[in-house]
Order: sequence, then C-alpha cells, then structure tokens
Amino acid sequence: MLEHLARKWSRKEKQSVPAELDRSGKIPQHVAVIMDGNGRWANMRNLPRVAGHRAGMKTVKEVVKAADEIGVRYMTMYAFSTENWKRPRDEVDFLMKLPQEFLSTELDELVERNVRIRMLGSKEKLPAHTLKALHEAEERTYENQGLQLCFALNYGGRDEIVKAFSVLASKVKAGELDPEALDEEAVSRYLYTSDIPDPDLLIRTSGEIRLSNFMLWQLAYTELWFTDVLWPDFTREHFYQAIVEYQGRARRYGAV
Ligand code: V07
Repeated sequence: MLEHLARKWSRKEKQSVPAELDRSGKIPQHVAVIMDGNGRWANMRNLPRVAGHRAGMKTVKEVVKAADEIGVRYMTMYAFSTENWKRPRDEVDFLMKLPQEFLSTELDELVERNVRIRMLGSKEKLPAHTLKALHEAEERTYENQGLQLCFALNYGGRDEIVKAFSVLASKVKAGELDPEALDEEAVSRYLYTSDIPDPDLLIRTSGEIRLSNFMLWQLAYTELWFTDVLWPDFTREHFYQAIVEYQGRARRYGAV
C-alpha cells in the first residue's frame, strides 16, 4: 500500500504531496491525532521511554508541516492525558519539559507559517514552567490566521464534559439558565473546543483501536483511521495516506 503510494509520488510536486491526494477535493478541516507507541518504539531499541517521547516530538513537527501544506485548518494533538499523571515521576517531569523544548526550536517557524497555537485541557496541576511556555506561545500566535495547532494537555474527554456540566448546573442554580433550554449547543459552548469545529478525521497510531477518553463529545461523527505504525515512525507519507483514505470515504458517501 505504501510502496504503491510512494511510486505514485508526483515528482513535480515540490512539497511531496502524493498524486492521489485530491487537492481540489475534500481536505479535512480538522484532524485529531492520538500519538501512541512512543514507549514501545523506545523499548524495541533498548532505549529509555523518554527517548521515544523525544522522537515522537520530531514526528509532531513533520506532521504539522505536512498538514499545513495541504491546507488543514485545525490539528489537535493528544500530548498528555489526565491519566498520564500516574506514570513514573521522572517520565512526567520529562514530558512537562517537552512543550518548552518544542517551542524553543519551532515557534519562530510556526509564527512564519501563521500558525496559531492553542491548549485544550485543564491548567490545574501543570508546572509553572510549562504553563509559562504555553501562555507565551498562545499569546504570541493569538492573532495568526493560519493552521490552528491545538495541544491536548492534561486533557480527558469525560473530565471535559463534567466540567461543562458543572458550569451549566451553576447557571441553572443561579437562575441564569432554564433547564429546558439545555441542548447540544449549550453543552458544546462549555467544552475546551467551544470555537473549534469537530474533527473530520481521527488518526491513532500503534495498533490500538480505541478512543482512550479523547474528545468523546467531538468525535461523534468523525472518520476514524488506525495504523500499526508507531508514532515516532509515522511520516508525512503515512499522514497523506490517511487523508487519501478519508477522501475515498467522503467520495463514497457523497455519491449516495
Ligand atoms: C509531547 C511528543 C509527542 C508524542 C506524544 C507524547 C510526548 C509536543 C508537545 C507540545 C505541547 C505543547 C506545545 C508545544 C509542543 C508535547 C507533551 C508531550 C506533554 F505548545 N510533543 N509533546 N507535549 N510528546
């Protein structure tokens, strides 16, 4: 399948976009990604888990550029879940430094690309140094009109819905909201993604076929795409393969 894609690679295309990718066709507006398999990638090489996380960060850089080049409008990357706090202390400490590390080398280029960086998730429990780097990036890119690059950090799908309900319940209690007026739009308004469209495509790497508490509300109608490839081995070519398959599905249900 991939060899086939590689052969069809258009030589004229400077940006190395495969010929099958229909650039006038349906490009998903929002792609969400569960970046799984970093620890396994490291284990297979007898490297510490953190080496897998660092390799995974390199993949983020590549995939974001690939998405930007075909006109994807929103990318949401699942970087740290509410469950990830249970990992060994050293690993958590390492992970909490990755946003700074990523931004120190990438922020200038992302600004040049007109990318807006955003955070989805709870700010509770995040170390001050991590929050500082995130806030700086959010502020510096706030007005950018290009790709919106969202990092789900200290994010849990159920936690997000519970937090929305909590706000809604307070409003009802304060007499500011009629329970009869509660509808899907009212719930959506209090999610982290209140001003972000639902993902059109979800990519999950590393062979697990589940959602693992990621964007439970938002993924209701999303096309799901899974691959056995581990996140550090995931390339621009794999990303475009997912888009090509997404376009195939969109064509099929568009035809009926
Ligand atoms: C993290 C690398 C990718 C694989 C999955 C887990 C490890 C990029 C970021 C990041 C976050 C915010 C930001 C800029 C970059 C990141 C964490 C983990 C916690 F503004 N990769 N990456 N954050 N991994």
